[in-house]
Amino acid sequence: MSIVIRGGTVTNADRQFRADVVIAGEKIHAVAPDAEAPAGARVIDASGAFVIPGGIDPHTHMELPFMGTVASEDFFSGTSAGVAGGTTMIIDFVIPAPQESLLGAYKKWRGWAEKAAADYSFHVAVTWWDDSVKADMGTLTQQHGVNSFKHFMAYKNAIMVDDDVLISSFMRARELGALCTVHAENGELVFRLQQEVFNKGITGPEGHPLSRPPEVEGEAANRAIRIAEVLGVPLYVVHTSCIDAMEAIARARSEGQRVFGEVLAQHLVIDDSVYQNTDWDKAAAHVMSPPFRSKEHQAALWKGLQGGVLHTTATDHCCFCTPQKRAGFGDFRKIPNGTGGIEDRMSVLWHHGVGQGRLTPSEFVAITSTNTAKIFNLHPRKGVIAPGSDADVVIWDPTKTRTISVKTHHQNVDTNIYEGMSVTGNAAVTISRGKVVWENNQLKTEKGAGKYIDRPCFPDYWTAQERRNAATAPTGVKR
Ligand code: URQ
Ligand code: ZN
Ligand code: ZN
Repeated sequence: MSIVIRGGTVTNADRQFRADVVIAGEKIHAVAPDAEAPAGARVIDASGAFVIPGGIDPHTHMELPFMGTVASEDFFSGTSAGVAGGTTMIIDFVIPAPQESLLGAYKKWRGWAEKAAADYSFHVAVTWWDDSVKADMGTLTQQHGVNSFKHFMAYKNAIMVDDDVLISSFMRARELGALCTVHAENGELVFRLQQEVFNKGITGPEGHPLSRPPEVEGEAANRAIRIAEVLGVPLYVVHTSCIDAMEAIARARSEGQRVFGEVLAQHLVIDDSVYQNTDWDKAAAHVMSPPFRSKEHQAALWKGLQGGVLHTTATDHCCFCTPQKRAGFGDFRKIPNGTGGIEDRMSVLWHHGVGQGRLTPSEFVAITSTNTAKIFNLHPRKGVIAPGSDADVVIWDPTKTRTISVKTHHQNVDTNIYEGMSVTGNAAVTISRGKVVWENNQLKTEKGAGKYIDRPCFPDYWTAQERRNAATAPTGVKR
């Protein structure tokens, strides 16, 4: 199957230019003005639109077993909703239970993901430690294309790890040339503050943000960054939600430490007033961690994104329907943490980013696709419109407007955190692996069409990092 996209403005992270895009099979074949169309090719007119690399969401949790239930979005419905919004690849998470084999958990998640409609890859969480975990990390990097390991510093008595495990895992990642990522909240503080808030008689969703103030995130972000600095490993901080955490990243980067920051689209546009909603279900629908913050944090996060302190955008798509959230009725500590958003991430970022003059179209491409591809070693296979790259292509209509609503979204969840938000800038056509999967507001996805994408490690890159650290301080601690 061949497709020729004519008349559009190709928009990569580095530049925009007028060119046709020729797709042959699953790859981009040519990007050139007046390109010759292969015989029988379908021609798609992209006049007035941008032709952008498919979005990559580096943080999703499809059908995650969590807090006594299972996320309502599965790999087929979630990746389908993604392509409706212009996202053609996800990096999801394998999250072993403590004492569960990492390799065994990985194989389980691979089975669940076979139904995916678009491409996917996995970070693997290190939720406990012994020699078998160390060995499995090696097997996963060397035989299964995993190059990133996640560490939850929150969720005490569940998947939280302490500094001892962080250090063991970071050291192992350094040997392997794998990237460490963290959910940075001080889980011990959260646990005690939850008890304190609950014992004061605050049992509703309004108690959730009170037990996880920005300082709790800032402390953990700084601690993980300092541990990474001493050990000489790069670090990726997921869902950075507040000034406190962003300042820790900015300080480290200003001293040349390789730290990357991720921000969720929802943390950029929704504030903590949602927890004051007197409708319990509406407030509980917004219970996620880190929680939504006061308005001053949104402004700072946008500046972080514009100024290069934050590099990628994600959704942390982890859906729980209202009956599931009600498990926490009377005790906010039991409300399953998570919100959706994979379908709306790119439109929300275009409308509030490019539409408000905060981002150029190329910067939009960088933060929704290219930076993630580069950080997680997917580039140039993903994240760029170029000959030889995968044919994950979106015809982005900057004039197309829609109102976000649970009534019309394709996500398998009965609420939408952006309910009622009008967004201008939407995917008109989404092409995944060379096939049109979204056009005329219709999904054309197939179960199993998505493929697992290997992500090789970066040994050379880490060696350079270690050499640099060793050169600056005999003790290995950079000064
Ligand atoms: O913490 C996460 O990233 C997972 C468990 C999703 N839930 C959430 O509240 N962010
Ligand atoms: Zn998290
Ligand atoms: Zn998450």
